[in-house]
Amino acid sequence: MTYRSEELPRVGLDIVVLGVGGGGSNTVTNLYRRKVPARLIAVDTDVNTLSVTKAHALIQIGETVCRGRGTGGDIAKGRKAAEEDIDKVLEAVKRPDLLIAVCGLGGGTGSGALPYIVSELKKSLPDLVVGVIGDIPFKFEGLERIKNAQVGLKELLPVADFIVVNMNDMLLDKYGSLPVREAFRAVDLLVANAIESLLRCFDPKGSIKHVDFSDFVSAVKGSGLCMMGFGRHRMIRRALENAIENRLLDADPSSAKGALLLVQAPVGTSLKEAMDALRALSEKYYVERILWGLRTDPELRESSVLLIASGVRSKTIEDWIGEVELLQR
Ligand SMILES: Nc1nc2c(ncn2[C@@H]2O[C@H](COP(=O)(O)OP(=O)(O)OP(=O)(O)O)[C@@H](O)[C@H]2O)c(=O)[nH]1
Ligand SMILES: [Mg+2]
Repeated sequence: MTYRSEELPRVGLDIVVLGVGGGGSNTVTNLYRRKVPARLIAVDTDVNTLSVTKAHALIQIGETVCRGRGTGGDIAKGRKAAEEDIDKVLEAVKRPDLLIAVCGLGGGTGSGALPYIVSELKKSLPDLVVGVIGDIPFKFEGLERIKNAQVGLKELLPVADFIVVNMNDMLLDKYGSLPVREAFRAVDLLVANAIESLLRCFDPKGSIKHVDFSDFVSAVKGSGLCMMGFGRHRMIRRALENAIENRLLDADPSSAKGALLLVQAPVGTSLKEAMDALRALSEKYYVERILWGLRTDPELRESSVLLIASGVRSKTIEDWIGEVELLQR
């Protein structure tokens, strides 16, 4: 079939961001306010949290086990809650092309319910690409939350296609003694910025080089542990350095098997400048397989770079759960 360009049908992408538990629902609210182009769904045992969450769908799980409250950090309860209402979740998710699940891994709802939800989704939709963005709790939150995160991660790695881990403590190392609310807000901002750039770079509109969804799928599928950084600067190369500096995982970018580099820049940015960042990534950090996108926006005053480096090694995570590759499918 031959079309004139204005007649060419656009293949839209159906992307779902699923926030699970208090932390996940909070991210979803941020994304809702920023009008990101995705279906936003929040799932929680806690109706008080859900009542202040903004999303396209709000799903309460586990009324029988939790009676509308949180699990109080109990992973087993979180899982039971998800088992009780898995049909509601599957029905709301439908059949998207990509699902990004977000949660704070220290809680009972996030760490207990999410691995079960992801494995059920994969059973009914084997082609669905599922990425998880999970926060490791601050040390000051106590050992129980850290243990929950260990269990959650161990269960998520075999079922998710990729998992981005942010260690909240690294935020404190970098920015000193932030008050708790500010610290959470900084992690929330990183996650919201990352998801927003990712979704915008799939859109050919305004893109000088958009990220083809199929290339994205081959880049991330089965890529295991990922680190993520988001940085801004007038110069793209410096924005990349800032993104690397802002990562919240103790992983060396040189350990990455591949990388996704998404640049958003003011109109008029040259392709050469964007290529400099790409070159820096391959020459300085020896990343061989890089998928990149460049988008310009008349409203931007400076450039931003999102870097997701996949298949990285992190000492903390390996000390906690052993060799990551052994846990992958
Ligand atoms: N970034 C961010 N992290 C949060 C926020 N709230 C909680 N967290 C983190 O997420 C972890 C889990 O907390 P919640 O999301 O409240 O827990 P939950 O999944 O709702 O589980 P329960 O309440 O125990 O049933 C915490 O240990 C924190 O590290 C938030 O608003 N922003
Ligand atoms: Mg909760």
